[in-house]
Amino acid sequence: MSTATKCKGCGAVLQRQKPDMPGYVLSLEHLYCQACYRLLHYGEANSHFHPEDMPSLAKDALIVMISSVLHLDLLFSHPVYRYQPKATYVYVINQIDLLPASTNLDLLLKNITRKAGLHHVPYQDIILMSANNRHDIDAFKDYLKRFKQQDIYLLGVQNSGKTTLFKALSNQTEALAFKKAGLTQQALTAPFGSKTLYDMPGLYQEGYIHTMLPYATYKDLIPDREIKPRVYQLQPGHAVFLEGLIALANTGKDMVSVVLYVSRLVDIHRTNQARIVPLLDDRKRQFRVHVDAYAERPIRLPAGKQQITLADMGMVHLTGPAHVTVTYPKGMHLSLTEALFQ
Ligand SMILES: Nc1nc2c(ncn2[C@@H]2O[C@H](COP(=O)(O)OP(=O)(O)OP(=O)(O)O)[C@@H](O)[C@H]2O)c(=O)[nH]1
Ligand SMILES: [Mg+2]
Repeated sequence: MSTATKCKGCGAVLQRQKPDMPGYVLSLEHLYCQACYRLLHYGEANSHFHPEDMPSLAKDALIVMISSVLHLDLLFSHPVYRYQPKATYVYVINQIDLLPASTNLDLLLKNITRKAGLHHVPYQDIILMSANNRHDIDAFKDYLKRFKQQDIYLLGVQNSGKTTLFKALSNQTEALAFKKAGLTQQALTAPFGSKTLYDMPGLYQEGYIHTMLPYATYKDLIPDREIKPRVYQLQPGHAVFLEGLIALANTGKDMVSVVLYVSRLVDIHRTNQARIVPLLDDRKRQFRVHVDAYAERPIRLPAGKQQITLADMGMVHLTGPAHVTVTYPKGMHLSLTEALFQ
């Protein structure tokens, strides 16, 4: 085991040589590295380091796979069980407090369970919860205590809430949990009864908005409280813009009802399909948030309630059959799935 001193915020080994690298400090006596100190006290983050992708995991571990409700389209897409087939897996669907209070959670769980079956994912349980909810935390604590495994790893995509859960489970106060993606750099550990809890660095997800916008911008575009759905009826040829990032146009022949589940801080406005390109050409004057390059994707929606997931910003529900075209930042993750909840 390493005796090097680690940053209490992100777990990076403290070092005094490279100011641009994780763990940089002026004095090895400091509690936090400079990056964590700035994030904690000034809310600033510039550098972005993706931690090692796949940690080594003990064979007889309990692995708690954590996913945000915002990332459900990619749930089960990291086949972690292949890295450690002998471990026991529990799936936590975190941040359910972001979904509107009227969400049918039984239906959501049923759909996720069906998806796990389709992907042949080994698991013990799938648990819907919020790391911000005291009752959920207490219930989850009791649940974890029932396992015989000594090592409990919290694993999952960046920003899924691992450190928030780690802190709540262990009453640890120094680790940092913010919307800064890739915050945890190396495993943080804490005792959990007679067991050990490991808060692991997040798995990197390509195409999320934190890969294309600065922290100061993307932190407001990721929802952090109950989402109030915003509904738009789009006539053929009509469109909605989300900031200067995403335009969704009705390219079919019938009206489409569009339900947007995104942060209340995302500016949404109506336009016509024909105006999308001219507006983006003039994006620096027209929009607060924009990127340099865009792509366009026509999407044919099959019958039934469908979901287009907009990277880590949220999602859109639409009822097919319909045709829409989405204009979005080039490289941004966009997916079409059946709607998992209503
Ligand atoms: N509303 C809500 N926000 C949450 C919940 N869990 C975490 N968050 C927020 O989500 C953001 C990311 O949380 P972290 O705990 O830092 O996420 P992480 O998985 O450790 O992220 P990395 O260290 O980057 O891999 C923070 O702003 C948390 O406050 C939750 O259950 N509900
Ligand atoms: Mg973390």
